[in-house]
Amino acid sequence: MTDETRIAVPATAKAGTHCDLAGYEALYAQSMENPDGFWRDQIGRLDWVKTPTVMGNWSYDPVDIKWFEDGVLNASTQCLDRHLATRGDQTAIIWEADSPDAPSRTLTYRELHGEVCRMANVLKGMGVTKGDRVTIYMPMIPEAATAMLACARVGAVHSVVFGGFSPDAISGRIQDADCRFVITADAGARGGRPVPLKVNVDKALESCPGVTGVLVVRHDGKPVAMADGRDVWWHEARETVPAHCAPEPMGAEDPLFILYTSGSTGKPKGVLHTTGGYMLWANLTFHYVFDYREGEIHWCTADVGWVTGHSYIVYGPLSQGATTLMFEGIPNYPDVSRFWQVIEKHKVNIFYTAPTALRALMREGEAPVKKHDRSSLRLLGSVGEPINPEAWLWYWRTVGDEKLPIIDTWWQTETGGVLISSLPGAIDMKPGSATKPFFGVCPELVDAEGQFIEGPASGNLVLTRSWPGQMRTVYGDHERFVQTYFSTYKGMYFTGDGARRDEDGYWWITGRVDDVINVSGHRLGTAEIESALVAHPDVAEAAVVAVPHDIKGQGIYAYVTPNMGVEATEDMVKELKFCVREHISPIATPDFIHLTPALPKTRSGKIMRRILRKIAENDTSNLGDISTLADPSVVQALIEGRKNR
Ligand code: 6R9
Repeated sequence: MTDETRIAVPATAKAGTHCDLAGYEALYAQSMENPDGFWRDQIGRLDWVKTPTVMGNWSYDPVDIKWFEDGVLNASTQCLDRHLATRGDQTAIIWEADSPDAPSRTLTYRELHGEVCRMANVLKGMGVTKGDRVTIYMPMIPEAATAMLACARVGAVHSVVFGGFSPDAISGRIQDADCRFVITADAGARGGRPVPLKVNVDKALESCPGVTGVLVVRHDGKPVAMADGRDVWWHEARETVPAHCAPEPMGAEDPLFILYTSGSTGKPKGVLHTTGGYMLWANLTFHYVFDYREGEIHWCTADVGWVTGHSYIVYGPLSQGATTLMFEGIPNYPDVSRFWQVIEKHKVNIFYTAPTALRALMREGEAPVKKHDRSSLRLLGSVGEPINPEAWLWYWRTVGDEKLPIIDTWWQTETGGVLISSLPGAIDMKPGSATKPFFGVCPELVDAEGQFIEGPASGNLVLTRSWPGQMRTVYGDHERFVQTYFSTYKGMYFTGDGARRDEDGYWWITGRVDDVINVSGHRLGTAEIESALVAHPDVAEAAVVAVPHDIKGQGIYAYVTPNMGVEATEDMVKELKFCVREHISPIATPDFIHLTPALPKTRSGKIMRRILRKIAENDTSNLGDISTLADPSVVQALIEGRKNR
């Protein structure tokens, strides 16, 4: 794809837009030249108990980030109370079940407000107080949003754990955040298969003696074990409490949630977001990036277990008074037209999904898309990984009939909301480019030494200014926050991504430059997968690298060295895959496991990952300098082993 391939803002996107090109340029300039003035103009987007007088108060060296620090507000009020007078009877959440035969559900803003207040009261009754951490492990049902908002209402900090994670992964996260409470459901369903959530929680809690209360939502309806004195049924408890609960006034810098994400080293980090800055960022980006229009139905296909679900299923849309659709299922169940069927059924206006889903559906041809009425659609969005131009063009032509704007939104768990994206009514598109920075965002390219690179070029993507939605710390480990994001290049936030800026100043994100693998938009650290592999008693050592994958974007290639005397067998490969599923999740299962008696190492004992990547990609024509290896013959053996796969 050449940079000349430029697709003008479609006429459909210009009509009624909140922001045209001149508007974008003016607001962006204001956000750079007079940030205080810009943010003073924006803070009225939220209902404050006490309006802040201080805007940004931050430094990247030393690292100390605060926004709106003297403001007071409650996040649930933004999403509920302030809509009651004007849109109490409007649908807040539409729920579509895993099975197309199950009835869908809707909740109005008034109903959601009542549910959230009741759950907040139940949580209080269980002993939850301001500042407590609460783990939420839920299927994609409205009660997941209720749970998040109920925590916010009482000032508790939620930590949502994706429903696909294993008991080990849940317990690690509960322990790290020192949670005493869990909200879960009996079971979920995905693609026609039950997901045993309560069973997984019970297993996780065997190693979490600190948990004193578990609130269980009945969804599947099949019997589950309930521990006396610890487990509480939501449908029973909700009958015993009033549907009113005063929101806890929170300082803007009080924590709203923790969300674990993988990095290049160690175990997953608890990314901490605070109340005022995060809420304003979620609200503002939802307004401009999705160019949300009154009355529209917004569907983000992510799970609430990821940041995309936090910001663009729950906090962004609800704070704006939108109707948000929650889908329990998957794109190819019961067949590959499910997405388009749901769009037709609920007359979806905004559709926001991941490139991996588009690539998988693209393979199925046009027919499953074309047979459904998509005339309600106004905007298409993409998130989670770089979108290749082929998938972009398929989205544009087949789904959007060359009429709908596509927003390719680059951001991270750490950033709280979108940082680089086109604005649909303002910025011409280029297939595969995330285009331009959002207001207040200042991206730059640096070389390996941290020197700025000017003009059209490639390099490492850094951000030189803070924005309100930025994470504030790693829960319980501020030093790790500083080390991970601010030590590679002093005085800048390092994203971990590589990028290119073209001659028009458009940004093209090229993917991670650290040891993070992006499998179907899910972030996984190589170190995490390696530690799951070496947990097997017969394993001496493991090294994991990414390989290109047609659908998933990246696949996982694991090199594993068995202990001396252990035979490398297919059974061992199976056991190792099982080990990863048990320790982390099925999404982390390696696509290839390459058993090898040795790994290529430098004389100082460092594994040469560059070489392992090349061998995994079958690109061994130019391995570069291998003279520093302690034993160069290892490389030839690995190449032979790769050939035999
Ligand atoms: C929101 C989310 C963050 C990483 C990020 C980058 C990749 C996300 C992207 C994208 C290219 C896009 N990424 N969106 N790469 N274009 N539009 O996905 O958060 O799970 O923390 O992942 O995902 O590599 O650094 P998270």
